Amino acid sequence: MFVKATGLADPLVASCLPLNVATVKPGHEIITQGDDGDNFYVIDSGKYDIYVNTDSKNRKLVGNYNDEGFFGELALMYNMPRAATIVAATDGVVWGLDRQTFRRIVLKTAFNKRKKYEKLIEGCDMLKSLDMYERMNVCDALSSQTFKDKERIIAQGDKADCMYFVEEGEVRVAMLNKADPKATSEQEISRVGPGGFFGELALVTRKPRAASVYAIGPTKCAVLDVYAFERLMGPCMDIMKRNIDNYESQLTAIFGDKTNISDLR
Ligand code: 1OR
Ligand code: 1OR
Repeated sequence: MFVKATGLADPLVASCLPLNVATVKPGHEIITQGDDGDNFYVIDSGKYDIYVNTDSKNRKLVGNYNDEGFFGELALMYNMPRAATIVAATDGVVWGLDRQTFRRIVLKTAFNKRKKYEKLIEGCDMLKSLDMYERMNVCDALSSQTFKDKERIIAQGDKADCMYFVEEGEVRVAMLNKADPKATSEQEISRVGPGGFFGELALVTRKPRAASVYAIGPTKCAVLDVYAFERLMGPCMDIMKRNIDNYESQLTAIFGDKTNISDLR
């Protein structure tokens, strides 16, 4: 992720940076929504609550950090007011990195990554449905992988640990009809091109891969691992489930029954 990518979590790297270590007590408001951004913070220890204002007097708890992670990057990256309030929920220690150093050292890596995946997100209806903060977290979690023509990306029946978004090229989804004991060869069931995704089904159903997927020509995909999927793709679940309902009707049309998909549920 962001901190990993920048190496900031590495104590050796951290010791070379002008980091200010701060100890905090429960209730300490480290960042106040609406303020100008001064520091970026990396959590060393402790729990921190995230609040977002609902109106001028009230705020809502929207999440928390537990002993790891970072916050305060948005205002510094995008020159905008703080988007949330961060309050220490326990005793804790955070490292602060001042605005100038943050922009000089960290911004280059993280911003380039976010820029790199901006096009992918714009071209993908599902990811486009995320808000800016959610999209940026997805960008931080993605990594690209390239495949040669005919290379198998996913094998039917395997355990799943990630999903894929097609950046360049195309893939072929093929399936062995398990309902037919005589079936020996795979049948192509769909193709997915740029802006499309695959490999989400097993992560949603927590079952083995339902089909195999092969590259058609040189293909580049952005990969999201299962941990990031569970952390970040919640808001896309409705779209993904609608997509899975589509599989169901196609399945009936191609194989004549829904045995495969009902096996999956
Ligand atoms: P910042 O510089 O704007 C507040 O200062 C920090 O809170 C922000 O950077 C992020 O690092 C962090 N929306 C916006 N900022 C968030 C959120 C968030 N969560 C943490 N931060 N959302 C919460 C999602 C659980 C979306 C709320 C609608
Ligand atoms: P997965 O994690 O199961 C294989 O790994 C991927 O192939 C799967 O996620 C889906 O992204 C994709 N129609 C279209 N795409 C499918 C289908 C499908 N099954 C898997 N994938 N089906 C309808 C067939 C006419 C089959 C549904 C079981």
